[in-house]
Amino acid sequence: MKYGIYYAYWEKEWKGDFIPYIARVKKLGFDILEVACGDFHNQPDSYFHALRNAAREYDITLTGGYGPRAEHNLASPDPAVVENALAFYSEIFRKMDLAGIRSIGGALYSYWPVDYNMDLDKEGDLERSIRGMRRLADIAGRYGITLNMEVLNRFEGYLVNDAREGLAYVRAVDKPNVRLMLDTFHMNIEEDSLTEPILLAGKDLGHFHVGEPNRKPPREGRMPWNDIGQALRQIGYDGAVVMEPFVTRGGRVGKDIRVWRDLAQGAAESDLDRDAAKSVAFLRRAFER
Ligand SMILES: [Mn+2]
Repeated sequence: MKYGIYYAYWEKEWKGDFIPYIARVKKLGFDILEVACGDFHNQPDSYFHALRNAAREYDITLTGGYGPRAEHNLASPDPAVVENALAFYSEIFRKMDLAGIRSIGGALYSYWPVDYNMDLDKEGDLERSIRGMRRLADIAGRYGITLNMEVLNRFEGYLVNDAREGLAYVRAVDKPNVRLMLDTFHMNIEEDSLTEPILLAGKDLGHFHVGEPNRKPPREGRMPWNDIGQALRQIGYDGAVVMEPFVTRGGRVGKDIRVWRDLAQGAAESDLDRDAAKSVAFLRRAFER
């Protein structure tokens, strides 16, 4: 397994310059930096060449994440929205390829965060989403990119809320580069067990997010990390384990994640770094035993 962290731990917006984080996460003990892909279309090609070179220099693998905006909703009943989404993702994939990023995860099958004031047509949306995802998978496949379908809790999504629904979706799409993505934060809300969904996913598990129930870095909360590690070893998981801590208020990130209090208790940047380093060292011990 390789261990990573999402850049947004340190940032308040879903965009920014990821390059300085490459040396930083390497120093803290990570193998992977996960970046947000939603603003890639606004960056020139040269940026992605530089990103790739920096990642190579420090031997850091880059992975991508995206919480799709409503205008990129593959499940939309409006065909123009679906075409817009496919065009948007095509440009993202091209830039991911320039940066050497081979996987993107999130609620790519829908949009995020969901506006529950709107009427929901779960069955119809699922059908449209699966159809759109097959097309998206073929586009991603041209670049050797894998699409990881993240299972989200009920407050953030409605199409895929547990591993069973996620697996049914992935199997309905039936493309080798469309895989399941689990996140312990969402699992904690929706699943009966924190290990069974991993065993159920087996070889279909493509990406794994980790965090405590309050989205602090793994270590001091109440997640059964040893058991989770054991389940991952049992299925022979050799993919990415990416922590996605959100502990500070502010910006679009704080709002979208609903961080209304300072979980870091006034921590300085250096404290955040120290906590991340301790967390990844802890995870390696718990998962590689
Ligand atoms: Mn996640």
